[in-house]
Amino acid sequence: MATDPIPMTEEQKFVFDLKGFIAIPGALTQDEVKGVRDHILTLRDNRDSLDPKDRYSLSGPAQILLDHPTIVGVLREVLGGDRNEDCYGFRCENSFHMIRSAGQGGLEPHGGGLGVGVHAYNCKNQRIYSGLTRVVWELNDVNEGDGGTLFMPGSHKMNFRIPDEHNKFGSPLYESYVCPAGSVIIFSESVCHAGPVWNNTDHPRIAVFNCYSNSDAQYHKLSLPTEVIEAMPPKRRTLFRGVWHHDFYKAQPNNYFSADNVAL
Ligand SMILES: O=C(O)CCC(=O)C(=O)O
Repeated sequence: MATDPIPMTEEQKFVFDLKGFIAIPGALTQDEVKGVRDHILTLRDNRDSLDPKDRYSLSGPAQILLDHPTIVGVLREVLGGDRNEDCYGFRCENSFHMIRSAGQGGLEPHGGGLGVGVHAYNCKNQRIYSGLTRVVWELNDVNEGDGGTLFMPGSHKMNFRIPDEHNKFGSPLYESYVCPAGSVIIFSESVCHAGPVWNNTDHPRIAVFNCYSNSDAQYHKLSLPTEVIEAMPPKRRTLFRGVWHHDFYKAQPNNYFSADNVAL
């Protein structure tokens, strides 16, 4: 469902700055959820049946997640406004998917504080900068106790090392969320977070994790075939352009994607 990007609300800014994450329920239609979920299951079960350019969690039906109207307003606010009407001011630099059955867990608590260098979180004069921002699309319901991603609210701007008793599962300082399929969680990679064991025996956790930075900075190496990007609409392609701001010799701002201007 194509609509105009939804600006980040004052309430979302407050919560994102306070906790390091926000949850936005029901961002996708049922058809969109089904299309992306089926794609993720095909990636696991029958990857070779897909066109090579569709064998990614950011391509095929899942490419609509990259600049979905629900997240564009937030990413503009926490990473950077568009360079012009045809070019985003943020970049997508990493994507992975997860299918987690009951009993399976993810990463131990990690992150917190200033651990991501120039990508670290800060907020000055009521302007958020979340230099590395992760967007999680939940494609199945996440109920109370199921085991969505855990966050330690506030740890994106902590000033002390996390004490050992809190740097592990079971600490009461962690918080999670419940949401219907098609919801999106947006968090600063600076917030301490973890992947707990999934507990729901009725359905697995199926999620896509996309990571964004400001267009002038790069954390993850991309290594994405150009054909994958070229299968996207023009403005979406600019999420994958090279990482530089301006070519003074050619008087050329970096506001375009081309085969010669791809992030490495
Ligand atoms: O498995 C999860 O829910 C969290 C994923 C994670 O830890 C990460 O994206 O760094």
